[in-house]
Amino acid sequence: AQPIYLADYQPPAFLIEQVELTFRLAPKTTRVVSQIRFAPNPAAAPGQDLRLDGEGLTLIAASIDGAHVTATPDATGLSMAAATLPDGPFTWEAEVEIAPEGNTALEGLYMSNGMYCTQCEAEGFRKITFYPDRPDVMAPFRVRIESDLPVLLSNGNPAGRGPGWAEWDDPHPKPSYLFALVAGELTARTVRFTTMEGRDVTLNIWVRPGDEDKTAYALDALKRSMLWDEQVYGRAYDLDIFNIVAVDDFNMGAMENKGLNIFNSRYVLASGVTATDSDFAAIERIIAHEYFHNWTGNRITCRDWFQLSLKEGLTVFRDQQFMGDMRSHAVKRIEDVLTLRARQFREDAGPLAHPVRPESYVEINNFYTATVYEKGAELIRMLRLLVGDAQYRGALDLYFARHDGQACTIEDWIAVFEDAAGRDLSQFKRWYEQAGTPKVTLLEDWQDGKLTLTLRQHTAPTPGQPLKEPLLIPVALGLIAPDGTELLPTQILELDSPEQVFRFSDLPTKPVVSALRGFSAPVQLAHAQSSAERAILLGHDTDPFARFEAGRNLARDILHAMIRDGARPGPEYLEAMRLALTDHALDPAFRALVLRLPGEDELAQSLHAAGHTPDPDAIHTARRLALRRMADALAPDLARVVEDMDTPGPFSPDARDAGRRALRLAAAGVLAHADGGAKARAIFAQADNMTEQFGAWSALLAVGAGAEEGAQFHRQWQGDRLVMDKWFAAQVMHAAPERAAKIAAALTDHAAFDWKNPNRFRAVIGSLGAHPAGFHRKDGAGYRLVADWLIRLDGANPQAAARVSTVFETWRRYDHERQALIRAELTRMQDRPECSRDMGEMVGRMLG
Ligand code: HT7
Ligand code: ZN
Repeated sequence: AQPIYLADYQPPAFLIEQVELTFRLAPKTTRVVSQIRFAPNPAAAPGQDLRLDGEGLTLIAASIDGAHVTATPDATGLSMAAATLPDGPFTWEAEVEIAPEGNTALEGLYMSNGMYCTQCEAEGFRKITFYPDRPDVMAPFRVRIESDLPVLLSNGNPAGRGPGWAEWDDPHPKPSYLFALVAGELTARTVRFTTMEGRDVTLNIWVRPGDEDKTAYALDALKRSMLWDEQVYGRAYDLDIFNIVAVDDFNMGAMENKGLNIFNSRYVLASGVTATDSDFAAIERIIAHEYFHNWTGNRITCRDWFQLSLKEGLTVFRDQQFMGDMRSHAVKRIEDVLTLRARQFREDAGPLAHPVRPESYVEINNFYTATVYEKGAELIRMLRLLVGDAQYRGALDLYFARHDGQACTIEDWIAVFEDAAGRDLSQFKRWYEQAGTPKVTLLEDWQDGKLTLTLRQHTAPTPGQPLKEPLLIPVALGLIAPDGTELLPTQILELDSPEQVFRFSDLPTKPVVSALRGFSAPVQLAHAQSSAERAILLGHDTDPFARFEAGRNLARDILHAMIRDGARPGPEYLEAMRLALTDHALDPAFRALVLRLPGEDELAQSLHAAGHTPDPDAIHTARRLALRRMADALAPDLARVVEDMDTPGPFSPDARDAGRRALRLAAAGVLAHADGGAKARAIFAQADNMTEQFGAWSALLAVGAGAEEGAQFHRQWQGDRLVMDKWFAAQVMHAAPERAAKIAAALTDHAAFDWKNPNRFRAVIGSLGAHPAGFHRKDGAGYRLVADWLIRLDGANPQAAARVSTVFETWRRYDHERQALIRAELTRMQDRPECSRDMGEMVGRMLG
């Protein structure tokens, strides 16, 4: 397959004034009739052919302005020669046939548990009808659905309904990727919301009958999102109805189709007994994210898919702000940075590294990545830091005023910041163009009451980008006295050269430098500090992220020493942990995060960055040993925390109770390494909510116990698909390394292992890939099992298979033997004639 290049962008030859679609639904023979009013694009070269995308469509008939035409589709669509087209606007009409029942790729129109649903982003609409399936062609849609099913939904406002049919009218011009249709036996929970403009909006969450009692939290999160977008960004909703539908078979988390969001049911359905606190938080975030797309994505969309971060980076940033406002900014920031490092830094350090705005792709579905999403959000966070909060809001107001109804580029985005802040941001724009995580080195020199800081930046080569230019990096920095007093509040140092010196004088004492406060830039900071300095920051820094980071650095250094030289965690570390654990002034959620040791993949990543070849077994052993030491040294404190962090009374998913449960389970999890899981077992036995039931069982599994609890969990939850995903995942994720592949293989034989369901596939195969010591077993059993299943899934759902294939992206970190084993599996996956374009691109890039 040929790559598509950003540099080759051409405006569309034709624009669309109106789209009318009629669907006659049938599982094997759905008919789609399209009437599309085209007009030549004045901004494009005149006299071009009409090219319509179309895949897997059986063309029944076509006409132009009512006159029958003969069109011969090829594998990717059809063309009508310019000479056969009328001079001005014309109406194209086509009838096609498709078979939603056999659509296992979950793209286009497909069926899930008897329900019809669609997924059109990025290029799924071409599997529904012939169309210029590109985001810069925006049009109003009118849709008629004919089916005996009771609920028939599409985008926009309802425009009529009768027995066996319904019509929908979406007045807002939209690209085809935002089209949606749902038909099924569904039931809704409904509330009303009045916008700040006085519009009375019906909000519905549609689910399968029986699931209604699990929709209250999502619906409340939706209302809060709508209010928040009005209050913080001045953006109101613009239709009379907002529908959300929960679907079991779904490739990603959710989809922001105009007025008809479609969600993976795991990000809608929740009750205290079936969903964990993390599930509730994910639901809140994703409901908000998809809603926020209404302005950042739908009203203003992307000119082409290279600009994907324009909507995704911005919408992630907005959902992060929202979650901070709803819960705790400090905790949210720490969690976001942990996710960024675990997913995006990992991606940036390997063969799949690419810029936030890529320059080419073979399959765009492969670029819905942590770089486009999470790093994209970091760039917006930096922009806000550089221009200030008020100018940020001014830039956003200008963006909405200037570009509403348009399909835009990163250039348009940067321009509103330049205009609002009166500042040249051309160097900042490199962040969108240059892949890789910059390394910032901070050197300190203290003499005669003067502190001199030298900052250096360097970005290592990434695939296709051997040379890197210096970036504009905002480094938030403060100074702390050894007794914890703040000597210098946060300053933003703008690092824009390979090396810069910053001087601070009149300091009463040698300060402790608190650098990269709030994680002000997505960089790797190399800053040599003593354990004593880190302990001061952990205990006293005024910036909560910097406090967390100091503890994390302490833990990482100790674990590195344990892995490399067999050292043991010293008393200073254990004392620092004890102080954090028992500090009642600190938010329990924060204490839970501090208590958590860096994960095995994070350690492999940091060891590799430090020039070592990570040994997954040694990492696993050292981490367990560190947990054992912590458990032994802190046992009474941990036990007290388990008792103190009880949450009596009815379950509430709010941040306060969730934080207490997080700390309780973190403490019980560490303690299990000394008490054999006694406390965890007690929590499991008394649990009246999924967070504690599942958290306690996981803690038991992690110390090799929990068989009885697992059986009980299965008996209780075998009828609940989403809870069963947890049952599958936990057994793999917490398995002893030598057993993980075996357990995963056994689970694939389980009657409930429905491998075509992406959630279930990820629960087993994805979890094995996320278990470093289990996946990287020296005999290659983990690699073989994952590759076998990826090959199988690739035949049914290439998009989902290609995403899971990223479990191999770190392969070059490891020793030669492991590399040889992985290379053989990647080659086996690639060398099949039937290898999909999605998988072919991913494996090709990984092999390099
Ligand atoms: N904009 C959506 C991204 C997406 C997607 C969602 C579900 C299934 C397939 C998909 N392909 C791309 C989701 C979002 O970022 O909001
Ligand atoms: Zn999104």
